[in-house]
Amino acid sequence: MVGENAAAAAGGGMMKWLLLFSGIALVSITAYGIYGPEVDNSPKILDVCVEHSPQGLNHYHPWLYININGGAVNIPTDVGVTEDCMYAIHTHSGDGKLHIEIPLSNPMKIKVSDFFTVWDKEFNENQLLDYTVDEDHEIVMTVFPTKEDYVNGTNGVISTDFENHVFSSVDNDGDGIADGDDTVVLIEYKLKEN
Ligand SMILES: [Ca+2]
Repeated sequence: MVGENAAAAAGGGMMKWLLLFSGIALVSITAYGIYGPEVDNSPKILDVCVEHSPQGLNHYHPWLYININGGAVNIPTDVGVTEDCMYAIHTHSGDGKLHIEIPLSNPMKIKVSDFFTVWDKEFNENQLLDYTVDEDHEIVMTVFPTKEDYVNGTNGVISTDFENHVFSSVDNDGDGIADGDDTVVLIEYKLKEN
């Protein structure tokens, strides 16, 4: 009898562990679903053309500045605007002002990499345009919350997201404009400090 009880107790213990383990697995899977990397099913930047129209677009304007070895790089006018297609991120001027126009029917996430794709230039943590990181040079990306901050050199935050930085299309601060509006991304290729 003692043996049977011991077996039952062992069985019960096993069941408890099994339930606990299943519970942990379930919580983990659920948490992954909620907090894990989002599956991005939005179309690729080159697959969508947009048209200027007052309605049906989430239209906002971040800024992009590029600096190589201390010299500003001009970002041309009409990047992402061709005879056949205006892409969801493009320029209309040569001053670094980006236009993002996301069809409301097709809520795409627009990243820094999307601009370089339409521009047909390279950018990642190891390369900026034709310049690659080496033992003396680094690429530093700084994000400023507003153009004014950029001009004043205030509130800049170093980002290691590089090409994966998203120009936020949501309006969490409730001012009616995408929060990526007026933000500045500065990408520098420069001599390592020290
Ligand atoms: Ca906002």
